[in-house]
Amino acid sequence: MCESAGLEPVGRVTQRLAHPHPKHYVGRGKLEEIKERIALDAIDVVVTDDELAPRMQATLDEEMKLKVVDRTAVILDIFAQRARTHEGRIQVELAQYEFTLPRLRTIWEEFDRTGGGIGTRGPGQTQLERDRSRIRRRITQLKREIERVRQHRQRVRRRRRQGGMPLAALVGYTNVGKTSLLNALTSPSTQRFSKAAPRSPQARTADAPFVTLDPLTRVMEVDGGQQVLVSDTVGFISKLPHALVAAFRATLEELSEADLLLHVVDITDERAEQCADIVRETLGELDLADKPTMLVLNKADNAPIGDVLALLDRIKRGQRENELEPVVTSAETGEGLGILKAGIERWVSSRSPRVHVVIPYERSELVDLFYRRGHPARTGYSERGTEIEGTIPGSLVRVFQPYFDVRPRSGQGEDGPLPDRRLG
Ligand SMILES: Nc1nc2c(ncn2[C@@H]2O[C@H](COP(=O)(O)OP(=O)(O)OP(=O)(O)O)[C@@H](O)[C@H]2O)c(=O)[nH]1
Ligand SMILES: [Mg+2]
Repeated sequence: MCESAGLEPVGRVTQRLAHPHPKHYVGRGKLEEIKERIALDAIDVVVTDDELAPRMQATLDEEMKLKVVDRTAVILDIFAQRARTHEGRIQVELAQYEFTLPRLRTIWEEFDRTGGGIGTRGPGQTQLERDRSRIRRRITQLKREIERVRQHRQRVRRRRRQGGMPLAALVGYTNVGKTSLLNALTSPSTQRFSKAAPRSPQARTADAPFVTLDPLTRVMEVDGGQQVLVSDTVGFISKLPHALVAAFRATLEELSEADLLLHVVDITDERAEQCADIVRETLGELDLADKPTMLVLNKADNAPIGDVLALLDRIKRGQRENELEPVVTSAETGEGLGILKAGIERWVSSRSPRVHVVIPYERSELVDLFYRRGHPARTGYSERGTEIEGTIPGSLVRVFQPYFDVRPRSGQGEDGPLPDRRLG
């Protein structure tokens, strides 16, 4: 991560403590050791692997006579570098300000103490007040903007829902191959039967953390022609800064709409299991712990088969109730993608989505089918045909898909709650 943030690591110092030292993070002896190292190796930046309380940060800066940067600042920096879209940018900016605001006081207190302040209300104090209110104003502005983005996303999702297509979301630790899988699953070679429109370019992947910040959704066709939406999103990491989770709510909310989570694990990572647990924890914090989830053990091309099987075995033993049969894949070689798709297909067939269909009068056998196999909640007749709202078995989604009602609902404010529409 330090490299991704543009730093050149020269070494790592560790210490085992039950709790970080309240004043200077590491113990006194370790601190002296680090100070010696700084002088010896001409180090200009020290990075801590935890978020530092503002006071702690100030103490460390002073002790080490250089800039101490914490884990959160590094992650925020990488996010800021990567943010390409408007949505990504404003979310990162909000996270940065939320992170900076409580730290401003210490910055200016430091300024006062080192001679900047005269009396009790030195220039530092007034500058601090000015900075603070400027940042607060910007935070309010950003939050308003993000709220707009959120509502827009909600509308898009709602429209999608009316289309009735199931949504599978790729989640996982950063750099495990989520975007590569999205590309592989929706690429033409795996979509031989697709009559889909010209394809969008491949989404960006790279061997670095947080390459993807914006959720991207594509249509995938599984066996039998059923279409499933697959979305990609920002990767997780241990000790994901709270400011980021809060700021990226609009992006992460996309996950709550998913019908199925594809939890991708990098099996070549020696910490694969810990990473999987961190992802499970993060999903828990986002209230997604109970979503149906399929573990996807990726990068199989790069791991000895023995290791893969051993990991698969351990993962199966620790499988949670909401977790389906895990699959082993390689986004690189395409290995296992067929099995993954078949798994998704099986899952899609086993659930009963709620749909709204408009069946032309000349296809009345489909109305019969809906009544025999599904659960119609409301039926009505219009100039377009028989309109039915209700649930159908997943295996019939393909049959009814051409008749899904995808018209924008007229006369309704798009922001309002889904109208409880009477048909007929
Ligand atoms: N050998 C091998 N490498 C893979 C595989 N899948 C992805 N990679 C590589 O792993 C790196 C990360 O892939 P991405 O698809 O960007 O990973 P991601 O999970 O989207 O990462 P973030 O968006 O940064 O969180 C890239 O260098 C990929 O080429 C695979 O199946 N096998
Ligand atoms: Mg990605």
